[in-house]
Amino acid sequence: MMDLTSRSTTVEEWCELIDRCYERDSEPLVNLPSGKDRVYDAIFIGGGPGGRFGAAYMQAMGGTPLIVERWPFLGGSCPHNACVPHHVFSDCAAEFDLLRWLRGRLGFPDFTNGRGRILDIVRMFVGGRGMGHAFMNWQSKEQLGLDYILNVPARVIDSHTVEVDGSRFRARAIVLGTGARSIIPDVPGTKLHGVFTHETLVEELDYEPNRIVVIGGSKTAVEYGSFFHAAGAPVTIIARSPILRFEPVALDEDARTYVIDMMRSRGMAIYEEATVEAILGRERVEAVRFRTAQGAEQVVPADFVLLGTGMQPNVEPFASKLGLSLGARGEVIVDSRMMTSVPDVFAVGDMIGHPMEMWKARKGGMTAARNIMGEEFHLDIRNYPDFLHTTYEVSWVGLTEAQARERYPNVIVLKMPPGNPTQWDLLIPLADRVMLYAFLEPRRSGFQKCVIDGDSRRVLGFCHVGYGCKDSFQYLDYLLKQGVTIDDMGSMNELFLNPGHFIQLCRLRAGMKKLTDLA
Ligand code: FAD
Ligand code: KPC
Repeated sequence: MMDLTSRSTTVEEWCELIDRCYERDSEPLVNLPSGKDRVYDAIFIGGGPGGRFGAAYMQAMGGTPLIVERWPFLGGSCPHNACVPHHVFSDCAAEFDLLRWLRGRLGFPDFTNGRGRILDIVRMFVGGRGMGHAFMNWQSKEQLGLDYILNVPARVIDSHTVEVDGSRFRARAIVLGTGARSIIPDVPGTKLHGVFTHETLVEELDYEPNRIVVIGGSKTAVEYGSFFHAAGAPVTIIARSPILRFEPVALDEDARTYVIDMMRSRGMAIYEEATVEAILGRERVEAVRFRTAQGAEQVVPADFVLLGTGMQPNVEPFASKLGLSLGARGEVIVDSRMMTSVPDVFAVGDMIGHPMEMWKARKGGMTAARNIMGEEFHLDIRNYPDFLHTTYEVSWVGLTEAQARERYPNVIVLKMPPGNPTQWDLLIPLADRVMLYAFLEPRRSGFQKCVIDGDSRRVLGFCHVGYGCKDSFQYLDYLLKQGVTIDDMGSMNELFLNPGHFIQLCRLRAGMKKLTDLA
């Protein structure tokens, strides 16, 4: 093992140390400022967002956490193969898409038949991600003062004892945060060269994809499919269910229709309620055979397949060893304190199931820490703001119009553009980052909706398709939970031309005693 406890380590040194760990038989990296023989308040198994934020919170509360992580870095899958590459790809998708629609006008280059280089973009990410990994280790050691052991898996002995590289560590509690992995569907051909998941894409891609099939309708499927297509590779998405239907925080049907129409109008082929029968090829992928919702058999040529068929929690060997209760999708069952069915064992993040998002992992870790430290704290994961990327940023929070109509007799809708958003050739919404679409491709400039209970005047939900509004949904979520009204919204100060337009939309109706739609 390499003991780094007594020396400070720069980000650059961490880059080198982590690189060395990819060599065979590399040793664990140990940082134990609290001392090896103590009884920790908690051992966090997995140093992803769940484990790292849980440990940081416990440390901040005056507790003693230890993180054990099998990879040579903290931060988990986010900086390694999930959120960070996803955002790199989505940034590229938005830029390629804009260039394509500009078509050489106004002095912008003509990208009509241009190709974004997918392989180079993936390699750029892989070449740069080490700095993110190194930063996580540096911050956790030098700024947060956390105890951790990296580059070695943890083995649970019992609910208070963990074995790492032959040594035993004891704690009052164990917090499991071992994440999730891609589900490989039970379809012939998934082992062919050219079939990837989001994990293997960044590790193994060694050629430029040209004809792409995305199997599945997950966020990852839609996001990566949109990126590949914006880069100029024809993409077919084949999904078993209707895409972009989320539970329990649903995307408004108008927004969903607009997003799917926009994907199709860009040339993506999308087959919903279709069944993949086989991925075909000798050694490499050559085609995908599937059955459409109408029962017709189709074969689409492909040299690259991405599996976006969902995620499966990483629960073993811990669940069997400790006797944890599991749910129908193999997730660890926890209560609102993140306690499992076994006393003193907590579980957080993706391994407890949906929603598999950063906020839930981080806040789950914090919740476990608080409860272990003696503060009773409950985490509500039912209502949250959500988002995804196509070539757009799509954000939503609260109730959809349909959900609101089921629950309230007098629902008021404010939206832009009015009417059917896919029919308009009007430069509305007009906002930062859609100005060029608004003037040159107005139908593509986005969509936004605000749903209100006309009786109490409370806002019930927001959704937005465009750019630059996602951040505001973090605060809109808070405002909704505080019971914000159309009048409160209308009295806020907008930074005009803001991408959301929600303050301006509300202000146009705020003075009205009996509210009517602006739709
Ligand atoms: P992870 O981040 O997976 O961390 C688990 C850690 O446990 C890993 O580091 C693993 O090495 C370690 N581990 C496993 N077994 C052991 C063991 N035996 N011993 C020691 N360590 C072990 N969420 C968002 O909020 N926004 C996004 O934009 C977003 N984009 C995404 C894009 C993609 C393509 C994917 C797949 C996911 C995305 N997510 C996003 C979800 C987000 O990545 C996860 O919700 C989050 O990483 C979950 O954190 P976690 O701590 O539960 O698990
Ligand atoms: C760099 C960055 O914020 C993305 S990776 C986050 C991992 S962690 O801070 O552990 O949630």
